[in-house]
Amino acid sequence: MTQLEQIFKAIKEVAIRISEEIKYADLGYTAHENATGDTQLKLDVLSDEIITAKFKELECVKALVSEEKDDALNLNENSKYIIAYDPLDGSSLVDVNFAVGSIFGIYENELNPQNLVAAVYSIYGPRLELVINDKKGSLPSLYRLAKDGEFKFVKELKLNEKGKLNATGATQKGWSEKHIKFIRELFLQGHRLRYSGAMVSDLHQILLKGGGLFSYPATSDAPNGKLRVLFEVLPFAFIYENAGGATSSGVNDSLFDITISKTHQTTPCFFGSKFEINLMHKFYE
Ligand code: AHM
Ligand code: MG
Repeated sequence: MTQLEQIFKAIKEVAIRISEEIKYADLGYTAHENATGDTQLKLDVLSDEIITAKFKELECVKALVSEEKDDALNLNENSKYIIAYDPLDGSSLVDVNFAVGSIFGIYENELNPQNLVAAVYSIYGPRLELVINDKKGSLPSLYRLAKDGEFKFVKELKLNEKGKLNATGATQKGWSEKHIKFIRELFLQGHRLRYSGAMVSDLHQILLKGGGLFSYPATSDAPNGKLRVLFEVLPFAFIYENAGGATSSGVNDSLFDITISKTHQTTPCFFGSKFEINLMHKFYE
């Protein structure tokens, strides 16, 4: 098994564990905030502990960086892979029984966009699914947990040139004029609103239904948006670009053009089919 395969195997195991915990664990809050100021749910912390314990067993993991940890956890200094992850994205929606997920970015040696070599997310919905994208330039693959406890390959995922869905986040009273006009134009062209508030589910829906746009823009009160570059944005940017789509922060040609200055850095972000991203550039330029 290659080192990356060992990491994917570990992710499969933790995804099964976390999906079990989501069903039965306490939904309460802890007394702590994470580095971006969200009060941590017990489930956020538990998911983080499950993932940490599993990756600690792998010699090929150099360090872990988590949305729920203030600092990096160094494991094996001479190893290659740094894993940046959001242990339970959308966790505040577990109480309403919506689908949530875990997101993993696998970086080689250093935490910068060009060193992201693979991305994976799990989605805990009515079914347990995993999307694995094991290299740049290859299509992401969808797997689904079968009754026998094994993940079975379902299909490769590819975005159409243009989609039909529009998922748009953040408080609208803080949107810029150009964002309001752009989103309105998409609806006028016939796009339908789909937004649950868990980026894993919203991006998964767009990816599986062939295309559209997911955006979390800059707002007047959050000029750098909300979503975190290393754990959330780049893993999905990798998957969307490899699936034939495009990404941007609104001012660049790809989310991979971002410069990382801190671990918990956030950015405005757009992920979608090529048509929607091109249209965004017309409104945003
Ligand atoms: P989380 O990682 O603390 O769950 O927060 C991230 C979530 C994303 O999944 C989602 O896209 C976004 O926050 C929703 O935010 P908003 O309600 O402001 O649109
Ligand atoms: Mg998240």
